[in-house]
Amino acid sequence: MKLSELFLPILKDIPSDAKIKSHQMMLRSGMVRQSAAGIYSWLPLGFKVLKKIELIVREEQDRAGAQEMLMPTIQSADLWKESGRYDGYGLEMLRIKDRQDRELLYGPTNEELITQIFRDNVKSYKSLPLILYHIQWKFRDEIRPRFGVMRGREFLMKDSYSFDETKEGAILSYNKMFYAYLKTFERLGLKAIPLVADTGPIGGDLSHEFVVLAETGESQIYTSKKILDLKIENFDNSEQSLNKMVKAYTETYSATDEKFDQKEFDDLVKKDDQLITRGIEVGHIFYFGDKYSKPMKAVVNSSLGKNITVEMGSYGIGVSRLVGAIIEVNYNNNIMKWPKTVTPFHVAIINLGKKNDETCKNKAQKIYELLKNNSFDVLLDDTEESPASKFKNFDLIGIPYQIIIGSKQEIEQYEFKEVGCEKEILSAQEILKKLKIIYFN
Ligand code: 5CA
Repeated sequence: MKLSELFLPILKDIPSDAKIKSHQMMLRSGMVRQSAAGIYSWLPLGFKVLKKIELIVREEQDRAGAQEMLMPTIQSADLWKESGRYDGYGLEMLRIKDRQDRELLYGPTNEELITQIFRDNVKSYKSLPLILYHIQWKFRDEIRPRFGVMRGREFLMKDSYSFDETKEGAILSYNKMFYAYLKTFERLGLKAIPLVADTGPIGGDLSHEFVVLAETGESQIYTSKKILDLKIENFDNSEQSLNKMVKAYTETYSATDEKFDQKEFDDLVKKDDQLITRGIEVGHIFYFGDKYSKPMKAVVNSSLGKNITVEMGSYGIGVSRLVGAIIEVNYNNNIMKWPKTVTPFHVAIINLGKKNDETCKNKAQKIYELLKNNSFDVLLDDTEESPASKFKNFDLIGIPYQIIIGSKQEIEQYEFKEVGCEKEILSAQEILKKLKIIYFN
């Protein structure tokens, strides 16, 4: 892609209503534009990142054995009356009436709808265990939408739902998701800490929030520094390893402020190890047994020949919020560096040659073609802006690798640079080889 053709409305100034750096950066770099409070349009640059995050989330769900489907954004109020949540959900739910005066709502989550699909179609334990998920827009009429995509009213969520015959089975599904979450966040370049959390309107008695450490996060967290040393690579998804993994991550005291208990914290975590900080909740998992299956009569024939109510859990990831969380962690001193797994482009080519410098132009075009033909997504700056303003733009766009072309260079040599590291002088073939190792290994 050539920068002159990319729809990238960069703002020179920091928008005054944007209070945290991810919100500022997303507006300035032309990733999103607000259409109403807490509701955003995703412009090409932002949408590319969102899609890449979604892909990683999807791959890890599929790897855990979950099956993707798609439920609608609009749901019938009747289902929510069946579960008993319709009135309780309060003002956060956007309630709509159609022309026949039927009550509908814009889904804030999907426990009811998935339970209906399950009960109408699954009759036997032989179809269990089952984990279904979708990645769909949700609407919650948040009282204070803020921080851009971090707390939106419309936001993209991955939500999975597990169905099991027994409580033990349901806990295994829970543990599989626990593992998939840690893998997902790691691939996104984030260190996410699981914490015991309040179950809120979803309900149930077992739940963990996954929180990325960041000063601007809305959640206050209490944990032990020791949890930062745990590595998900040391576990796999066999049942035995899953149990060990959950034990390792949950035996250290970690809680959000709603669940915090000072005495317990002091008893369990030595003063020197205590970590009290803030973070961004990027995921939340719940085990709630028969909270929905009982009132909604999701019953199957068990392996013992009896009718039993299915055991359920639900598992959410804030896909659009993750864009903000990744920026909070990787945007420092006005310079963004996307993790290579989600960067909107693999590499930037910045041509600093003067307007009529055909040598520089040809050189840029040559390496641009070479990289494109080798499946790289390349952004070539072919604009006529000053070098200073080009670099400023790329500080915002955040592509982690740059190829810089200037008139003083040898014809076959290019300046190659990883953002924040020393530059190297390399040939086109050497750059190609390097990028293949970085991205496709
Ligand atoms: N049904 C359950 C799990 S599928 C559920 O809805 N859980 S939740 O309420 O915790 O939401 C899941 C994730 O969505 C949260 O961890 C958070 O990352 C994200 N999320 C929730 N509210 C918002 C919001 N207003 N803006 C952006 N992301 C949000």
